[in-house]
Order: sequence, then C-alpha cells, then structure tokens
Amino acid sequence: MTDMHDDNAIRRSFRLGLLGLAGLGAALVGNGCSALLSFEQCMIDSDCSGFGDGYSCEDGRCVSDSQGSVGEGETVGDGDGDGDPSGDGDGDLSGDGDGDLSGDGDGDGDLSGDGDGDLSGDGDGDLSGDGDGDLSGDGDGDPTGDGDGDIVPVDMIDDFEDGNGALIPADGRQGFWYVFNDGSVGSSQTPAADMVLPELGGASGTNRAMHTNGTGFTEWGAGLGIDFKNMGGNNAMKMAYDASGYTGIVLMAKGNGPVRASVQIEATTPEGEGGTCVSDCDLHGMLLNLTEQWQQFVLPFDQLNQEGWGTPAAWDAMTTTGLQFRVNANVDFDFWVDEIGFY
Ligand SMILES: [Ca+2]
Ligand SMILES: [Ca+2]
Repeated sequence: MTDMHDDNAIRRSFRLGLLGLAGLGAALVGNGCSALLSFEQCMIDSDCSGFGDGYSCEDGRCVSDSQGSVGEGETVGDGDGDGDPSGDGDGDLSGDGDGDLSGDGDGDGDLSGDGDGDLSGDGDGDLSGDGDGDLSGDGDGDPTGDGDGDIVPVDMIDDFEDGNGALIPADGRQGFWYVFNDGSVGSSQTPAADMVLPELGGASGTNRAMHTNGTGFTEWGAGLGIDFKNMGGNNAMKMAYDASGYTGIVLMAKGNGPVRASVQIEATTPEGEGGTCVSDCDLHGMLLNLTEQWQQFVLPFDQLNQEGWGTPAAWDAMTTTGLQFRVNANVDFDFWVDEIGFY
C-alpha cells in the first residue's frame, strides 16, 4: 500500500481531537487516498459509519468487510499465517508440510527425498550413494570396495594350484579330498575314490580346480569333501579344527544345478569317524545354486542350518571337521569348486 502521507502527523492530528474528520476520511476514499483508512479511525468513528456501509472496526481501523486482511508479516495472504507463500503452514517453502525443504514429504528432515534419513538419496540408509547397503561405494554389495563382488579369503583352504589331493597345510590343518556316494547299483562317479585330484581349468584364471560328476545314485546321492584335520593312514579320524576366528567360508563354484555345501562339526561327524554323532548326522549347510559360470559363494557360519531330518546339533565353529558338497539322489551332477578359504 503506497502511502503519500506522513502517518505520524495524521495520528497526531487525530489525537488533537480533530473530530469530524471521519467524514473527510470517507471523502478521501473517493479521491484515491487511502491513508486515513489505516489509522485509528475507530477512535472517532467507533462503528465506522462514516465510511459507509460495509466497513467495521478492526484493531482500531475501519476496514472494508470485503477486503479482509492478511497475516502479520506475510505478503501473499495464503491464510496460514506462517510467513511463507507455500500455504502448508509449516514455515518452509517446500509445500509438503514436513518442515524440511526437500519437498518429498518424507518427513525425515533431510534434503535427499528418499526417506531414509541420510543425504545420499539412494534409500539404503548409508552414505555411499550406490544403493547396495554397504559403505564401499562400488555397488557390488561386498565391503571390499574393489567392485568385483568377491570376498577375498584371509586363509586359503585350497586353491588346487599345487595339483595334489591335499588341502594347503596351514594353521594345523591337514586333510585330503575325497568323494562319497550311496553306492547304488549301476551308479558311477568320477574321480574314482583313490584318484581324487584337481583338474585343469580353474576359477578366476587359475590353472586347476576340483571337479566331480556322476549319475545313477538312487538312495541319498553323492558328493565331494575335505577334512580339515585328518592325519590319514590307519588311524584316519576327523579331528576338530577351531574355525571360530573366522566369519565363514568363501569359494568359487560352477555346475549344472544345486549343490548343498555343509560344514561338518564334531556333533555331526559319526562316532566311527572321530565325531560324536550316533545316528542321522545332519550337517549344517546351505544350498548353492550353481550355474555354468564360475561364481563366488559365501557360507557365513551363522547362516548355516541343518536340513532337519537328523539328530539336532548346535553349531560350534570351534569343532569343525571338514567341508562337504553333496547332491541329492537321482541327479545327473557335474560341478567344480575352487579358491576355497576362510574369511
Ligand atoms: Ca585354482
Ligand atoms: Ca592342494
């Protein structure tokens, strides 16, 4: 409202008791000067009758009933009284009513708009911005940050590069690879039990890996395994190896179908082989969905479970005895494993 008058002078003039100016004020409406409408008219014209019909007294002013008024300090008049033009009454400009500027209405108080309370905007709750839920920022879902999706073993059990049938002897581990099966009539498995050796063609560009295939097993199936601590010979026994310092086992594998990988412990090792399992030894493991391409698989110890058909046993990483890969009965199997290590 442009004011061409000296407001204080006008206010003083009212206070001097110059009554009768109400009529003058009303007259000034007609010539376009609105200043007198703004100040304390009610002191001299309590019902604003001097302004004609449609005026009433509000805060000392005679105000046109049709004109209305705007909120204090607000210029746009959206009626919410919060001093911004967005009209949602929350005091910011975004218009979504949640009190932040992002305009996303997610109410998390940050600007990213994904509602997870961090600024990266990918909605996974960490700051790396790649949406995979780890902090490395390479988007592959493992924390190593190298972008290849693999966990690097800290302690290799066997990579088969030495070409022999034994694991890498380290940290007290000693053991040989073996095959096992239900012995169904007419079945076959390679390698033969006394010839379990690596073959050419390893994962990740390496030279060798362990390979087995077979057919005709109709009772419970067949598999491949390694003992972590077995001196072999006449007193061959699966002894306990303490793996509690590790999170689990990682390995590379490929094949023509699902293979169950299990970590054997004392409680799931038969009594006759050095363990404490009396019957129905049901190993802790998980199913690996192998494909014809090498992939890394992770066996976190705390995610291994018994299948449920055998004697219940509590997981105990301090008494691991070995690792087994097994396929069910009536499966024509063909799979490879490599680069097996603790992580
Ligand atoms: Ca290898
Ligand atoms: Ca070896």
